[in-house]
Amino acid sequence: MQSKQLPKDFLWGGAVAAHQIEGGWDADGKGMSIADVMTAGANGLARDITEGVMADKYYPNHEAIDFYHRYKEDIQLFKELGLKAFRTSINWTRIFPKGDETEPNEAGLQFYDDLFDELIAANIEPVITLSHFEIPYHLYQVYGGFRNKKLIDFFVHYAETVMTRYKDKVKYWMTFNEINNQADGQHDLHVWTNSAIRFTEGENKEELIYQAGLNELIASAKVVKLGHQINPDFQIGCMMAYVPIYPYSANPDDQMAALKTMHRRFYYSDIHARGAIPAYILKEWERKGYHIDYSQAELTALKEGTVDYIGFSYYMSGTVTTIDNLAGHPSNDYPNTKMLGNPFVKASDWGWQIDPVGLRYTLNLIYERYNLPLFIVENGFGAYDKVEADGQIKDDYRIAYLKAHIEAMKASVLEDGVDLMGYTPWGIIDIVSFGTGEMEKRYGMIHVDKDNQGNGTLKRTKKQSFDWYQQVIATNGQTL
Ligand code: P53
Repeated sequence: MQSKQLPKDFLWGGAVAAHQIEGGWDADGKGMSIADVMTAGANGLARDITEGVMADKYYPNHEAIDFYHRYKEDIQLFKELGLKAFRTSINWTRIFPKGDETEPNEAGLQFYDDLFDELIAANIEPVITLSHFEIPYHLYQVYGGFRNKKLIDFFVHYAETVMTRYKDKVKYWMTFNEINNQADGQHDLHVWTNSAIRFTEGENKEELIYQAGLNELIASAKVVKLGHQINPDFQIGCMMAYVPIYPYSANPDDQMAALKTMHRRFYYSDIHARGAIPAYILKEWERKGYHIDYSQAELTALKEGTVDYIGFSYYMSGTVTTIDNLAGHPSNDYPNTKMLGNPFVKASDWGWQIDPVGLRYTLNLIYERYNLPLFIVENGFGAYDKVEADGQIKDDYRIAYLKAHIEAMKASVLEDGVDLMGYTPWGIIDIVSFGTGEMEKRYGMIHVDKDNQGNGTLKRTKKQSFDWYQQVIATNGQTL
């Protein structure tokens, strides 16, 4: 008989990242991370990356929502919500403040011991990202970030330290968050947060990002292998941003342009999952005369460290065309490719196209491609919320977004047969936006009283979506 229900052990959860939630940026021996030098931008305005922390600038991640000091109360709310899993990251600089030390900072290790104990006591499974835009700033300053192969060893040493320490507390791991965000090498912020790289004058950005990405993929593979030695029960995944790119029209060139644009993103998960550099990339490097440095031993490492599952974020889809008289942003994937809006879908206030069918499409596409378990570790709706005079927050637009996406996800499992481990919507509690540094681009089901300038009491309030999601979890997705 065909099952009409999601698996009983489906991991309903919520997701965040350490730098967007913790604050305590220099507490208890923590070092400066790449997120600590990112100023606040705004809707449509990029964040600045400063050389060190400057006295006259506002850095929203320094305090964030002060989870570092309030995690016990917050976990009580997660428990009330019924979360079965909570995805966060370990803030690398709490463990190795500079990144190149041999000995870890015990106070940092103790913090995550306490945090994981608290989650486990609340029956919540920790799902841990090792690197979510929190590379030690020192590794940029002294080594130039992941352009330098020394970072492979620093990352492996850090991962080995925390995987050993938490081997009985954490089962689900991911290596590099949204490693493919930097794919085209054109967005300075993404290159910074993925790789701790700032370009120098005259550098070939694309070539450099291929090198840095490959260095990270090698580091990831080594950690997957090592993690399985530390505890064979570990489930270690990658973490990809999947933004499916559709052909704008039925023009065969648009189909090809969409495929080539997807290749650039798939490059990362193809290596994570298959353990080899795909032919389409080797050909591209050859065609463009790129010299990407890798050894035979590193190729072996890639092969020996393929992931157990594919973790990914899904927020939106995109569209490309090659049709001459249509205006869009130029892209370098296929001759004359442009990215442009999709007339069939609406967008959020930040221009992110809302496309629940795209989630079902992506789940099918990825499952067919890798035949590995999938885990949706981010999905959600960044929106402006209004606190009513009586204190209520009626975020029915967020419920509508999540409901449509959960329906699409259920269809992929129940009708298409996708093997899906869980669903952890993004920013379960309001946090600092990664892209803009805003507090008021909110994703949460729990509101945090703080504005874009950093004012507010930090008080937590349940939104309408809190009660809704509580029912969703309690009924294993039956009541939406
Ligand atoms: P914010 C682009 C496309 C998909 C996911 O983003 C992305 C991005 C980056 O802008 O990032 C992820 O906060 C990332 C999170 C981030 C979240 O999406 O810009 O893993 O750290 O907060 C949402 O709205």
